[in-house]
Amino acid sequence: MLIPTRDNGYIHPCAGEITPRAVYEQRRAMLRLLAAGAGGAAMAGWAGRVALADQVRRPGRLAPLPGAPSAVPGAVTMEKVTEYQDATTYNNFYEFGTDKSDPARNAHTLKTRPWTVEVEGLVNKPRRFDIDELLKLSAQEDRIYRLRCVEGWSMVIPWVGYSLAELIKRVEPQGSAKYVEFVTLADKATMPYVGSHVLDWPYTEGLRLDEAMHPLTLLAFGMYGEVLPNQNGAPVRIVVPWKYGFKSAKSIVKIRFVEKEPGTAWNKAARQEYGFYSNVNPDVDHPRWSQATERRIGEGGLFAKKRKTLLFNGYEAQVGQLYAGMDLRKFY
Ligand SMILES: Nc1nc2c(c(=O)[nH]1)N[C@H]1C(S)=C(S)[C@@H](COP(=O)(O)O)O[C@H]1N2
Ligand SMILES: [Mo]
Repeated sequence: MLIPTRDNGYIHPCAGEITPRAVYEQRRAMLRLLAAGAGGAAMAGWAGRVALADQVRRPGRLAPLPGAPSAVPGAVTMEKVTEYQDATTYNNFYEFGTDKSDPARNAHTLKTRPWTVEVEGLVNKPRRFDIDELLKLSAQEDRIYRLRCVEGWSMVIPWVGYSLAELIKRVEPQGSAKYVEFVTLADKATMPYVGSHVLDWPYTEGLRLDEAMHPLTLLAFGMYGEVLPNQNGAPVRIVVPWKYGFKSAKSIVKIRFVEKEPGTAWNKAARQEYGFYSNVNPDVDHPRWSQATERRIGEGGLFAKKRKTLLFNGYEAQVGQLYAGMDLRKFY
């Protein structure tokens, strides 16, 4: 269906294209506030709320998971949010297949209850959390992050969750803990590609402890105001917005505190191509392709105009300090 516009052009009646009156009025109010020279911090908070009200409309598919606007610096990008339809049908989740459309088709078999997350290793208080307990461990926050896949596409996703640091503080890492390893579910009965040779299962990932403690590192339980769809990593995943997408492990079952840099799924599969750090960096190419530009999903597929990729995916102000003095070519 096409809706004719006043200038005789046509627009698609897709969700998000037509601005509801309330949002339009909020925007006008924001502009008046800007004109009045409102303070920067107040503006950022206000603008963030408008962005959330505008963009995080519940698709009404899954159980609601409300969150409060996040106060973490950098946690809400003002860019246009990717359509839910795109974010849930164009995925990487190799346990359910290697094609981008496979996870949406196959992940219905994933059982997200009962679910536990074991926290172990070099911590004073190791323990196993039931998923419903983990959900309530800290206040759920709304955040809007860019996600940049190493293959060159990007999305803007409204996540619901809280800083991983909230969990880490409660288990009290020991002085010898330098890295955090994430282990994800590998269940042959429900995940058709576990057992295949594409990767060494389970899919694991890792972060340096200070990266894991950074407030932008998110333990995500939902997106678009609802619980995570299976194909996006239900019932709980990691989101590290300044690193390539594969660092954001889905459907995690174990968090382990270790002394030495842990192996990771993609590093084990192709060491020269995927390093441990994998910070988004337009100046450090993948051996087989450039990382200088990206295409935003929803802007026209392969015909989408290319955007310049930003250092640390645009989060340099927040995370650049973590890598001060490090050779980012060596530690790729
Ligand atoms: N367990 C698991 N987690 C995973 C993957 C995977 O194959 N298995 N793929 C990663 C990659 S390469 C990307 S780009 C993101 C994609 O997240 P999305 O599908 O929610 O956009 O998930 C990451 N997490
Ligand atoms: Mo990816």
